[in-house]
Amino acid sequence: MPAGHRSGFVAIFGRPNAGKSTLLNRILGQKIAIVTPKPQTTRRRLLGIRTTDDCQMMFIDTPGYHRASGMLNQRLVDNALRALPDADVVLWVFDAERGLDDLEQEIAKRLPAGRGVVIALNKIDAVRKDSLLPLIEQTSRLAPGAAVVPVSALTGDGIAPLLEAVRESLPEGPRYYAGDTLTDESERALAAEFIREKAMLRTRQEIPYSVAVTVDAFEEQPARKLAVIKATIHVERESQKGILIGRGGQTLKGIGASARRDIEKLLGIRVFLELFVRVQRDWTKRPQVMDEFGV
Ligand SMILES: Nc1nc2c(ncn2[C@@H]2O[C@H](COP(=O)(O)OP(=O)(O)OP(=O)(O)O)[C@@H](O)[C@H]2O)c(=O)[nH]1
Ligand SMILES: [Mg+2]
Repeated sequence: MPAGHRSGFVAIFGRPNAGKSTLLNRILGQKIAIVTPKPQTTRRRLLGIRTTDDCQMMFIDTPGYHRASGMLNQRLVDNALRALPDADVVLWVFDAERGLDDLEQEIAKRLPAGRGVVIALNKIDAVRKDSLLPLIEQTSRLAPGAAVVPVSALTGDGIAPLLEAVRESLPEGPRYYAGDTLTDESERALAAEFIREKAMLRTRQEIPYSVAVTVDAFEEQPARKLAVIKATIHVERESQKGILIGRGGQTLKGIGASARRDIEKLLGIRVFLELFVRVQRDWTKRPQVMDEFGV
């Protein structure tokens, strides 16, 4: 390790829909986190590792912090908060398009003491330039001493200075993971998430929040450069099952086709994906089932 090598955990924290997962994927240069326009997309913590010659950053993507009602949402918030004690740096992501309200005040109170904070003022591609300065002032008042870096996770604008600010906040330390390690998630778990993303994107109202995905079989056949994956999309009610399958099976077919493309990109081999839909009645109200679903 070169002298002055730095490393540490960076918790990506902020309100739902701020662009935390998009930012993680952008930083890694590869998709491991799922992204949708709907809030509460991310349900649990996700490690993404960025290794360079002089630094290893272990990012933890988290569910959006919000005032939770209901058991599932409470779990999401708990999962997010659990990333904070271990963080060397909190990367607090703001949605510049949305602006600030009391929720940000609440988040400020949650930040652990004595830790570096870097603020990513995200979605600057979507706002007028002259609205940035007041936002920079407002955000830095919430976390005095924090570096504030305007970025667009969508276009990549500002990512280099953001990473520099994160690096400067990290302590000296060794590499914890091999240089080519991207995450500690299994391909199986990432595949389940990619399927959930497509199911969320192709449904509306409460259905995106009633969906969970488990992978029942994941068999790589190296000789044929093929992976055979069987997965189940769980919903809460019979009526949701019908909607997810769609007329003539069209909705499910669409979910499968687009999930397959993403999984193929991840694995670098062809994928045969078979999807089932199952009713797991009111699973979002049953802690044991949520455990099984990894929420
Ligand atoms: N215009 C614009 N949109 C963005 C940017 N970053 C993210 N988005 C969009 O914002 C929405 C939410 O993005 P996510 O990355 O899922 O947000 P998140 O903070 O992870 O959300 P949760 O997981 O629900 O907490 C998606 O529609 C993204 O495409 C950005 O820099 N500019
Ligand atoms: Mg997310």
